[in-house]
Parts: sequence; structure tokens; C-alpha cells
Amino acid sequence: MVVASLSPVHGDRFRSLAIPVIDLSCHRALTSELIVRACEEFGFFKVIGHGVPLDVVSRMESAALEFFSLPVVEKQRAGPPNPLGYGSRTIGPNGDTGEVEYLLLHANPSSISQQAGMVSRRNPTEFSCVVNEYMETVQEVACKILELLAEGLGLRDSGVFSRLIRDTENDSLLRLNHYPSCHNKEDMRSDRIGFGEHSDPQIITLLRSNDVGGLQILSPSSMDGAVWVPVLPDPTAFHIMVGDLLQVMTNGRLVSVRHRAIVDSYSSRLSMAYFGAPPLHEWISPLPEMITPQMPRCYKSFTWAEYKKAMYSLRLGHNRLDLYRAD
Ligand code: GA4
Repeated sequence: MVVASLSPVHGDRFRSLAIPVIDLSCHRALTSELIVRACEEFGFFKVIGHGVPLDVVSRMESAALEFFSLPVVEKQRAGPPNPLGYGSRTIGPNGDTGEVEYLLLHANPSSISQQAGMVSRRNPTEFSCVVNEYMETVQEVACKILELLAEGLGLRDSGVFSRLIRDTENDSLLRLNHYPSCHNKEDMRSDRIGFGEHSDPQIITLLRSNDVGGLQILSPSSMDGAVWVPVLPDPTAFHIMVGDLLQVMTNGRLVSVRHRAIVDSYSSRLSMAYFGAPPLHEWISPLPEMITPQMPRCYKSFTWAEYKKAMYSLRLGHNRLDLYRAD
């Protein structure tokens, strides 16, 4: 395993930490073992050797930049986010805010083409094609990671996680985030929150950012309370996050990582997050193979639709998994 070192930036309490870097083009058995270890320890790792063509990423990035550079009134045609669409500064329906503007798109091709009409007046068809191509490519990488993960966990069915996001009715999303840099000196603080602390509710997140830093993860095993670890940007890689549903299905063996984004005062950051999610009607519960006498069942069963309903009724930083702990 290659290890990347993280340099401390601003924030409250921070420390530098080595996070795992996993090369997906390496030997399968070794890679799957490393993925499991990274997901247990951090719920977070970086992948290289992922095989996503550079032009697929560049086309998506250019389309996102083109959208965010439109006049505000134009962007607002694609909003407000309920929950999909364009939003600025408000996050979710319960009063959370951040120094960010964003576009939330559903992975479903018909939903993308519907949204494309509001996002791009110039060429909605081209926008749909670019988003569909990016989604399909990134979904493949997500499935590969999930299959390696299942193998590394020794599960009989290596498709047990990936099948959920391959399902034609999957509820996966793409979030394009633009964190603008500061225009005036008064705002140049080192602790401006772009996107507050939270874990991602879905199964898995694949995040690609430009070369501007800002992502921080909460160090899971720190003895001295919460410590934020800044992640060095790498536009050629993807950062992978374990989501709440994967924590439940693995009966708490893998952890969903808490993270946040800080705004850089001098450069604007663009991130593109793919959230792999199951169909709405899908029942989520700890896999029987993950329940042992040493590790009794930790979570109750619920459908993804139920979980979504709960998450939209709560604040961004809420520890929503606590609601589903088995007694
Ligand atoms: C966090 C992860 C994804 O960005 C997101 C977010 C969603 C939203 O922006 O609409 C939520 C948040 C996220 C979890 C709690 C609720 C819903 C904002 C919020 C306060 C798209 C998602 O799926 O959940």
C-alpha cells in the first residue's frame, strides 16, 4: 500500500496523518485486503490506477464550470433544490448553510435529461451526454471497489453491494460543488465552512476535486477527541468514502467517515461527488455473514426510502445512524 501524507492546514484541532492510497490496477487479492483495512480504519481512502479516462473527467469538469460561471438568474432556473437542482448557501431543508453553490443531479438518464433543460440553455443534450458518460464511468469504478470489498470481507456473494447500485432503479446522485474564493479582504478567514461536518448517507461516495484543498476528514480513532485531518488535493485520483448504508450492511465493521469542506481564501474549489445508492424500496440490514457471537447485530432493518425520509428531517451533522441501533 502506498501511503500519502497529509499536511495540516487551518481548522480547529488538526494533525497530520497517513491515509491509504490504493492502486486499483494492482493484484486483486492484495487490493481487496487493503480496501477492507482502509474502510475499517478510516472509512476513507484514495484510489489511483482507477482507469477513468482523463477526458471523461475533464468534460464533466468543464460542463460544471460552465454552469457555475452563468449569471445567478440563469443558475436559479435550475433551482431551488427540492432536493435536486441548483442551490446556493443553504444545504438541505433544515437551516444548514455553507459557503458553497451546488447542483444536485439524479443518476437516472431520464431525470438527467429533464434537469439538463434547466441547467443548460446552450446545449442541454450535450450536458446530458457528459453527465451520463461520467456517471456510468464512475459507477463502474464504484462497483469494482464494492466487489473487491466484498471479496476482502470473505463474503460468499461478491456482488452483494455492487448489485444495489447497478440496479436500474438505483437512487444514486451526482453533486457538483463550487466553493468560491474570497472577493473581499474582510472575508479572508481561515475557518470558513464550505460544507459542514457530516457523513454521507448512501453506500459509497467517489469524490473528484480540482487541485484546491479544503476536504477534511474526522480522524476516527483519535484518543484526544475530534481531530480534523486535511486531505491533500489530487485531481488525478478519486477519494472514496464509506457511507452510512455500508456501515449498516457490514454490521458496523466498516465506518462511514465524517468529513467537511473548508473554503480556500485564494482559489475556488470544484468538487464532483458521486453517491452510490440503492433503489428506494430496497431493505437495508446487516448481512447475516457479518453477524457473529463476537459482533452481535448492531442495526435494525429499514428501507432506503425510510432512511432518506429521516435524513431530510434532520440537520446535516446529525448522527442519524444512531436512530437505527438494535436494542
Ligand atoms: C449529505 C451528502 C449529500 O451531499 C446529500 C446531502 C443532502 C442534501 O444536500 O440535500 C442532505 C445531507 C446529504 C444529509 C442530511 C440532509 C440531506 C442535506 C441535509 C441536511 C445530497 C445527501 O444525500 O445527504
